[in-house]
Amino acid sequence: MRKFFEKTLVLIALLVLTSVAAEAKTVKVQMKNTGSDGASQMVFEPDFVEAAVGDTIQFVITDKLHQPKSLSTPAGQKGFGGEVDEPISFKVTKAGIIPFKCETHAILGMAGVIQAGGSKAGLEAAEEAVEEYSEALAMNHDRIKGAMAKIK
Ligand SMILES: [Cu+2]
Repeated sequence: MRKFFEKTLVLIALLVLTSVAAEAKTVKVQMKNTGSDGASQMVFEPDFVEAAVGDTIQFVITDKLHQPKSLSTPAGQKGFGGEVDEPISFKVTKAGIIPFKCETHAILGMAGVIQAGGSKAGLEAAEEAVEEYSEALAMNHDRIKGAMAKIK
């Protein structure tokens, strides 16, 4: 009987561990030349990305010539960035705000914001980075500000 309980406990522990591991998900962000609305050009979809700590954010090369790069991160969170068309996947290790841009289309307002764990950690740094980024914009000034406005 004791052995049965031990086995049951091990099984329950395994099930709990498995469900915790299954919760960490991959959140996909598409990089597109034309948005789903058929009108907007050079967009991240979604441009406001909600994730949990432990999730992986994957930038999907839906169209070519994009180059995602973080503008700021909460303390302790590694930023991301690479070459044009380099596949970017990064793990969210800290809750908070990560604004990002496409290096290639920065001036066109191709940008977005990640909010991890429903936290506002790093918001001040994010607002400063977004302000600086916005000064160089030639168009679509409202995009990244619209994404920032979705922070909860
Ligand atoms: Cu781009």
